Amino acid sequence: MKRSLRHAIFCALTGLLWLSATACTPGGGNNDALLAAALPSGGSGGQACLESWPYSSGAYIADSSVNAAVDAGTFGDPTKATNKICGAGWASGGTDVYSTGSSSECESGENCIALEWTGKRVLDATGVDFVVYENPFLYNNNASSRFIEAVIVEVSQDGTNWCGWNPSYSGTTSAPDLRNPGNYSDLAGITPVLFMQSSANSLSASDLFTEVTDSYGNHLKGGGDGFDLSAPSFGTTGSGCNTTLRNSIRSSGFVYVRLTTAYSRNSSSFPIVSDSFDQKADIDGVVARSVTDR
Ligand SMILES: [Ca+2]
Ligand SMILES: [Ca+2]
Ligand SMILES: [Ca+2]
Repeated sequence: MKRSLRHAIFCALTGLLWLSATACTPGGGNNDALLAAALPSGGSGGQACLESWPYSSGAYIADSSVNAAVDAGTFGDPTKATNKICGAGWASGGTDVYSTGSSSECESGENCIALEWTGKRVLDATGVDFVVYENPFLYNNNASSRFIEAVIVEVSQDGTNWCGWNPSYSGTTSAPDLRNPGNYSDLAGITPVLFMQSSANSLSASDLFTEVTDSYGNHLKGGGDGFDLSAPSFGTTGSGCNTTLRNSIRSSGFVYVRLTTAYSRNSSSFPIVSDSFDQKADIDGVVARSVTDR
């Protein structure tokens, strides 16, 4: 969670005037966008984020968390990671998010949340199999400079043994490097969330898993970060992962996805920007392409 975003939300929720109240004088940088994100009607075009899931097939939201930590404050509610996707576009971080906590499902000392699709398994489909929506955003509308809190993504059939991809950060601890999305691979929390469940949503279910190239670069049409069980790097990391389990997940699917703030796993391999308020990534939700009954 970004420090000034917390401040913006505090100001919005307490009804203080952002620009005139001394207590809510912004700390600098990008605050108009942050304020827009913090307001209840924030997001693309001022549309409200709707509760109802917009797709009857082809896109399935993870609808339950597993032993998630319930923490204090607006961002301590784990239902925010399973309720709906409320992206705020390229320039703003969404606020319908859960700030990862210290759950029994995490590795020791880490901050995470584990999610599932009630009664379902997620299958390996063609291309991207699921998309993780966190809340990164661009600095000054520059696609190559973003506020990023990276997330390690792992999947499991039993909630005990986990297989991941090959998450890596290749930059230094300088702010420009930490803001450069090109330095991150096999991590979530990198691409802003364009998908919002509003009356103005024009994305089809398959659009969420389809890439497009535009002035922002190559990205999924709904933003977020996609993961593919068929990727060569899948199964190269994880706790209790081996070739047998990797192949089983590819052939019969997974039940749980675990999202861990990368910094909490290894602060030297995955440094985090200094304006991160609490060094915790924030989860809006996860959407899968193909599921089957367990
Ligand atoms: Ca796939
Ligand atoms: Ca975040
Ligand atoms: Ca959400």
